[in-house]
Amino acid sequence: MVFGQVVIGPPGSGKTTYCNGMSQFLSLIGRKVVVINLDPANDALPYDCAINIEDLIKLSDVMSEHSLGPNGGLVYCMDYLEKNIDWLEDKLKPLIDDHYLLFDFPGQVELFSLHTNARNIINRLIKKLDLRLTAMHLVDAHLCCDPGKYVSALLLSLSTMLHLELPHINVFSKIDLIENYGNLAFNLDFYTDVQDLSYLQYHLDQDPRSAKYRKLTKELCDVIDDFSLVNFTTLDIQDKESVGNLVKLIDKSNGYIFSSIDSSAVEFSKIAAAPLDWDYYRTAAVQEKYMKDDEVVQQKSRMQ
Ligand SMILES: Nc1nc2c(ncn2[C@@H]2O[C@H](COP(=O)(O)OP(=O)(O)OP(=O)(O)O)[C@@H](O)[C@H]2O)c(=O)[nH]1
Ligand SMILES: [Mg+2]
Repeated sequence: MVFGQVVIGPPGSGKTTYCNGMSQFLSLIGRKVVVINLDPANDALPYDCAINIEDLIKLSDVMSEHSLGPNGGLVYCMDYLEKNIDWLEDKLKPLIDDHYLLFDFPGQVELFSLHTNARNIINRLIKKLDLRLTAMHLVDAHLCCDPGKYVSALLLSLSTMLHLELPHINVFSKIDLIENYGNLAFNLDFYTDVQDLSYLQYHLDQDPRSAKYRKLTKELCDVIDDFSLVNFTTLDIQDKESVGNLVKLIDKSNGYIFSSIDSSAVEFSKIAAAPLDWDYYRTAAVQEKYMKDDEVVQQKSRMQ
């Protein structure tokens, strides 16, 4: 079986940096890793990629030949890749025997929430090459600092999860920078665990622009609550502890932790039922590390 990650998220959320850091971490712990760059807009790659979409199609050529802007150009490139999926399969075949795969995808969110080309590419690879992939959805942590942006991040995460139908992990990336964007209204676990969203209403009402959409926002929050699917973990890609905790979660989601054990139901259930031992690290320790105490205003308790 072949394991790997599909790295997605809005532009600038840290996907390429993640692929670089994650490949270094996994190599250090003894896995053979390859990074596959499927983002034709990635200029300077920090990692050595085993496969590069640039060898198939160039964004600049597409833009000039078809008079498209960068967004339309990227959708075209993904369509082109879908039609030439054999090219990617042929390049992957010699690697899949003993490598862990990291796919660096473009940041256009519509590719993962509206269009079907990226989903078709992923599904075709999964079926043809028998891959076990987790979707790593990176969202910049600074979106927590504005309630409206936070609701948008939740909606985007939910629609991406429903669209891709893969094992899925949402990550607040760049958590080390969270202090730079002002105070959080609640403790970090409010944002990571997507706790009662009705508490956000008070903060949304503080901004006249979002107060105008009060009813709409409430309905959207109800949709997110009803699905009960979205939660987040946090990541500072430069911190090996943070990356290590994430790797444990990914290995559980795509089944990597089961790959070396006998196919006995008892052994499987022992691992599957084991508690995650890093709940504390997911929120409280991260908050302690990256945010000063007085930065978190406990509005929740004040409002009760
Ligand atoms: N401090 C900090 N900076 C980060 C982290 N991850 C990424 N960055 C920075 O965020 C910026 C954008 O990172 P990229 O990896 O290029 O993001 P991307 O999602 O690949 O961007 P596009 O390919 O344009 O969609 C770069 O300047 C990175 O150095 C992180 O965990 N911490
Ligand atoms: Mg990138």
